[in-house]
Amino acid sequence: APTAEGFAVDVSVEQFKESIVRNLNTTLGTDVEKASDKAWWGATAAAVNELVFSRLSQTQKTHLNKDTRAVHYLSLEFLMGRLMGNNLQSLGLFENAAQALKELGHEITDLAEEEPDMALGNGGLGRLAACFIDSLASLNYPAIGYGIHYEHGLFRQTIQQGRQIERPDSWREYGNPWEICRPESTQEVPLFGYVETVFENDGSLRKVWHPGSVIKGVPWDIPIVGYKGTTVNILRLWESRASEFFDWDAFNAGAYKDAQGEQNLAETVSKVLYPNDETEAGKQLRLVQQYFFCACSLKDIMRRYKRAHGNDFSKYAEQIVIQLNDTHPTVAIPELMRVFMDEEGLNWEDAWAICQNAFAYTNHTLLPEALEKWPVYLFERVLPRHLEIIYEINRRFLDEVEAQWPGDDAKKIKLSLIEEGAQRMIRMGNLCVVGSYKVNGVAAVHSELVKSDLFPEFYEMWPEKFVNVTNGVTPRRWLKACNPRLSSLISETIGSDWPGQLDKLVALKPYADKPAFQKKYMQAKRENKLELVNTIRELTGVEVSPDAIFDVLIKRLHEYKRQHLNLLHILALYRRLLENPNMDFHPMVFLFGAKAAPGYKLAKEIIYAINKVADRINNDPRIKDKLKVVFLPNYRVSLAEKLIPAADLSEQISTAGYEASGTGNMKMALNGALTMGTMDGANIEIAEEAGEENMFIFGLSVDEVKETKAKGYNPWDYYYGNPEIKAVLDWLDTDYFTPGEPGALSAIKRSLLDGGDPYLVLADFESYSEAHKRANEMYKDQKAWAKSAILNTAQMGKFTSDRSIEDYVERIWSLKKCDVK
Ligand code: 26M
Repeated sequence: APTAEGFAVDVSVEQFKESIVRNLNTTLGTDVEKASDKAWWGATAAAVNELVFSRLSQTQKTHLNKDTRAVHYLSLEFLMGRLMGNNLQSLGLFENAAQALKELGHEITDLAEEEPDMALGNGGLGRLAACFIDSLASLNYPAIGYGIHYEHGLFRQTIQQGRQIERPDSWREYGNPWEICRPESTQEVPLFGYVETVFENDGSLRKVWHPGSVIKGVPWDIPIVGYKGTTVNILRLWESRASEFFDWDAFNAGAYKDAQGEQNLAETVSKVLYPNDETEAGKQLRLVQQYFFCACSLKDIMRRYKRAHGNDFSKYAEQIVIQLNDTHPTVAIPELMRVFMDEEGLNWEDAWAICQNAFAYTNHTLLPEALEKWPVYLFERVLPRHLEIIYEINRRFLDEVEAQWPGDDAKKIKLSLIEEGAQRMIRMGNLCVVGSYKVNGVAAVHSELVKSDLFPEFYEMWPEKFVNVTNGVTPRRWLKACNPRLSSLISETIGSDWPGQLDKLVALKPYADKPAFQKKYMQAKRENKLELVNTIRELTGVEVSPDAIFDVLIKRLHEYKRQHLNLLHILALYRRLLENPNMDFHPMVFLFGAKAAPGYKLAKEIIYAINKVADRINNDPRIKDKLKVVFLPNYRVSLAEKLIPAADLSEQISTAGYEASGTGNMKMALNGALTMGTMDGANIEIAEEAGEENMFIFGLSVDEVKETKAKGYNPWDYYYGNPEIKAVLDWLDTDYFTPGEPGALSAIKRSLLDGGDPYLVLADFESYSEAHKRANEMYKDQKAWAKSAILNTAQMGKFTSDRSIEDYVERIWSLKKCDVK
């Protein structure tokens, strides 16, 4: 029976208590007297699963019977975070569960802290995949996420003497209650070896791949519970194992050690998530990871397809759409060609027609160092048959290029799937564009740049292939669950259906001017800040005041994201305060959270500099606590959930043209932080919705960045032209922040001056500083600030991932909703 709030599930507090205690006994093997917090958490998860699993099988049954078209979201990353709060929220059982636990002597918020984050992703791209599968289930679309069951997710970051240290993440060391192993759906994946050409009696050629190795893929399913819904989709993650069919000869010959070595290799494949974000390293194991999960997923898709359609592949592209989350799963394209031709006996034309109508590709970045290229020799070694297929795709594609631009060899060199040179490379982006029926960017400006700057010739050939789908975030996790104070206030004010229909938040607009509402809104923010004050103390020992402006910069550490612009500005503020302690200035707390790729030297130096500057400033009595700087270690989803509700200012300060979209920008604006940002990525669309007057926009635009670079940008002009810039940069060469070690922070200065300042930090410095002055001034008028904050929340409806998914459905996927009883 539907509950009052329209949820499908109704479990009373009493029933929930019974279930938790029973699971404590029967699932966890302990009892109420001696159970640890971890056991209580596990029992609560088991109680939730009792409700989830029946809905899971009901959904699977319905999808099978109705044989509906489904989207298959292929991603090397799913940054899920914790699942307890989300699952309870989706079932509408959070309050009852909290009450049940309370009556059993426990706080649900404390127990929730026992859950390790599922950190199977690096950052934006992985978290987007997690928001998307939440929305797909919530909107009742048939969908399945495919990825890798990494034993170790993104490294845990600790800070020692100011420097980042990486430690392994072991999210499932003691088991994970949310996943179900499905050994019956295990797949075999061939690797290495050689290709034999067989001449058939009828004169035709057949290719036979004799793999040198075979590994097993074992699927683990994570149920994805739709909001209020009856749909429970799955995220299927593949774990690699040694195949028992392989190398028994060596084993029998007594080469037990060799067989062990084979096992180690096989189990290495899903061992660890590569911690790079936006840089391509070209390692063989990474290629094997990509192929491993694509091959397993395509076999899984094929098994399900054949159950309904047998060997008639004419309906394949009607039933199946495969979304490629960036180029990382591109090898799925030649793999599907191989399966159709070598295993199912289709000819090239038929196989290619199906492939080209089944794949769609999302681009997440324009950075040249992030565009995936694989050395031809690696493909030759690992996937010899796929290399042949890629060559044939290329041969036929270049014929098309010749037809469009006869005799234009320069075009062919640019568009070829193969980059010629000392080391021949396969261009995965080009392969994706050629093999997909749609290509999308992730924010309006980014999608324009994909057409004009990244793939202009492809756009000329196939203009209708290119579309935009602006990113979004799930309001269930990023407002309802993480910010209960604001959520309750919103629901009291405008009703409680906004988490499923986020544009309803506009009903808050008339309240932006009302002093009574402003007071309650700012009170919620203040209580969130007070909670964060405690967290900051526990994690870093730094004491901060909730009266200060909380300025938050949380994202992966990268030069283009310009954490060092923020740092230089902090140094400028510090200088001004030292020169003029009575300066008109509302106190500020600058909060940073960021992981650096372990091999990214300058990124690590920036983390070090932030920590050293923080030490000096936080302990300088002369500035009387007007400035605090905090670097929070081990930034991750669960920490974001504490920072975002407490943010006053949201730093989104990338060089215009470099941040494809950003999604943290949406989360913070939704939670009432005002954006300090450049006109880049989704910031532009946030400004359209929230109004520029409710943000602090600064810096060069995309066109101005291009002009500045074209004219020949010289950072020294800004160094000599602005005494404050010179002073703060020179400060980094002294031992002021690193006593006894002058020059310990000089790497940043050198990259900006000798390194040419590729991301125009110095060019935007002054404008950034002016924007901060406006923000500081405005904060003193609490009413004006409250009004702008409320208008941000009220006007973020566009940025729900539900809207993104509806855009994908309309522009790319053509799915139909499938109601589950
Ligand atoms: C590459 C090679 C080897 C290992 C890992 C990688 C790799 C991993 C992640 C490369 C890029 C990765 O992610 C890029 C990313 O997160 N891009 C972000 O995507 C978000 C969602 O669309 C956008 O909001 C961000 O602007 C964009 O930077």
